Amino acid sequence: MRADASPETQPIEGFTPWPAEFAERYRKAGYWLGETFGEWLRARAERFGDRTAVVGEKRRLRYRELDARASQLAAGLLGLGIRPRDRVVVQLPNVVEFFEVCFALFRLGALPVLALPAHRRSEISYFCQFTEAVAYVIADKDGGFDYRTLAGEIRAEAPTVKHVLVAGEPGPFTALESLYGEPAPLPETAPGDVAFFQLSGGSTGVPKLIPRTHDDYLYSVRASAEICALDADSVFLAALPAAHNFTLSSPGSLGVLDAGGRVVLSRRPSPDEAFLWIEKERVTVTAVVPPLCAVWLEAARNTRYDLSSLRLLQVGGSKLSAEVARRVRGTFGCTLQQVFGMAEGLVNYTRFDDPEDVIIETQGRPISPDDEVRVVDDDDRDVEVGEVGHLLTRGPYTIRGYYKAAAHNEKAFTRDGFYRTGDLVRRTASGHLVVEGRAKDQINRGGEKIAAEEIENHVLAHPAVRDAALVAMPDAFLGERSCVFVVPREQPPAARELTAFLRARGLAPYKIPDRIELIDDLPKTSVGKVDKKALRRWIADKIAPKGQ
Ligand code: OOB
Repeated sequence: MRADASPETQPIEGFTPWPAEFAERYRKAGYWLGETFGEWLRARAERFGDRTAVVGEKRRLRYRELDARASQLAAGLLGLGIRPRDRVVVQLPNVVEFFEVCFALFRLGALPVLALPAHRRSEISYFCQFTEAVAYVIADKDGGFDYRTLAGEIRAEAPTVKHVLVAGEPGPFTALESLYGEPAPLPETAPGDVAFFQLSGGSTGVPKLIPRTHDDYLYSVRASAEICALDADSVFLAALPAAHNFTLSSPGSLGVLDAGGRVVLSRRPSPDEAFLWIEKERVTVTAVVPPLCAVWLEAARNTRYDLSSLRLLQVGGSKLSAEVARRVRGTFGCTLQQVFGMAEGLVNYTRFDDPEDVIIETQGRPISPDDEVRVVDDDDRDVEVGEVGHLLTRGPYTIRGYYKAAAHNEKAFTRDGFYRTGDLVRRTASGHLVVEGRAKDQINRGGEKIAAEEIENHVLAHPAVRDAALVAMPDAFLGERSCVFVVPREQPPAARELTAFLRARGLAPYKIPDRIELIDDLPKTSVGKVDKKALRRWIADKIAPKGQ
C-alpha cells in the first residue's frame, strides 16, 4: 500500500509521538505497514466479502456489509457535523453497532473514546469534558440500566456534547439507525495518526486516556492473530466487554477479523449465554478473566451445551492461579493461553509450543522481538533474571505518553521512553514473565481496575469523613476486593449511607468499596505517607479464616 501517497501525519495536541528513529525502525521492520483502519476493513471486505464478520443477538453482518455500513454511517456522522479529530465517547454493550460505529469513526478520522458499559456519570462526564467530546454513543438499555437517563445528565455536565446517538430506541435523542446515508467522500486519515483512545486502569485521581494509532494498534492485532494461529475458520466469542483491549485486540475481535474469521458477541459473560453461543456458532476461541474462568469451569462440568468446538481459552486481566489453570485442558479439552497485557500497549502470551509448566505458571512473553522489557529495582537498575522488580517497557505498540498528561507522563515514563507499568514481575530464563505483585496504587478486582486515589477523593467528599484510604483485600473468587479505611469526623457515617453516597456520585458499580472499616487514624510510614502495606496486612489478617 502506498508509502508516498499516504497523507502526512499531523499529531493531535496532547499526543506524544514515537521519536523519529524509532518510528523508522518500526516501519523498516515491517511492524507499521502504513495502513489505516478504514483501509484495513476495505481490504478485508474485498478478500472475505460474503463471509460472516460479526454476529450479534439481533443481526449478522458479512464483511462487505460491515464495510458498507461503516461508510454509510461515516457519511451520516459527517452530515451531523462530526469532523476528523473530533472526539466521540462510545459506550456500547456487545452489539453489532459497536463495530459499525468504531469503523465509521475511524473512516471519518474522528476519535472514539472507548468507555466500558459499567461506567457511570462520574467517569463518562469526565471523559466527555476532558476530551471535549462532541458526541456520546450509547445503547438505549442494557442489563436493566437506561443509558438515555445517563445521557441526559451528561448533556447537562458536558456542554461540548452536541449529539447523543442511540442504538435502539432513541427517546429524546438521535437514533443511530437514522444516520446511515449515501456514502460520501471522506477526509483522508494518516496511519500514524491517533485512531482512538483506550482507558487506563489508572492509579491516579482521574482516569488517563491512552492514544493508539492506526499503525501501532494494527501491528499488535496482526501479530497477535499470528501468535494465536487465527485463520478464516476461527470464531471468536467476545464474552467480556468488546471495548476492552483484551477482547478487542489480543487478538480479540480485530484479530479474528484480520484473519477473515467470525466475531460472535455475547451480551453477558455468564455460562448460560456464552455456552449457548459456543454451541450455536461453533466458537473456537474466547477470552476470559480468571474469576470467569473459574465460573465457566464449574458450569462446564454438567452443561447441556456442546463446547467441543473450543480450541483455545485465553485467560488474562489479573493473575490466574495455577490450580485453576491446571483444570482448563481437562474440562474444556482445549489449550489454555495466559495473556498479560495492558491498554497502554505491551501484551504477553504463552505460546502453543511452550512446555505445560510454562503455560500454567507464567503469564507469557511479549508479542514483538522489538518489545523492550526491563525488570528493575527501585533505583531503575536492572535486576537479575529470576528476581522480582518493576516492569518497564517500550516498543512498537506501547505508548510514549498518556493524552494531555504532561506532568503525569514525567513519572509514568522514563526519560528514554520506557513505560512504568506499575507491575512487579520476575523474568524466567526462557524470557517469560511471572506477575508477582503491583507497585501501583490500584485494586485489580477480578480484572476490573480501581485507582485508589480516585475512590478516596470521592469518599473524602462525604462530610462525615476526615480521611480515607482504599486498599485491596484478598478474595478467593475475585483475587482482590476493595476495602476503604475511613477516619470519621465526630459522627461516623453508616456503611450503607456511605455506599449510597458514592453511588449517587455516579461511580461505576465495581468501584464501590466492598468493605468499609472505621479507624481512628491512618497508619503512616517513616516518611509520612499512608502505610497501605500495613492496612492491607491488617485487613487480610482480619478476614482470614481462623483456626483449625
Ligand atoms: C488488561 O489491560 P488493562 O489495561 O485493563 O490492565 C492492565 C493491568 C496490567 O498492568 C496488570 O497489572 C494487570 O492488568 N494484568 C495482569 C494480567 N493481565 C493484566 N496481572 C496478572 N496477570 C495477568 N495475566 O488487563 C489486558 C489487556 C490486554 C490483554 C489482556 C489484559
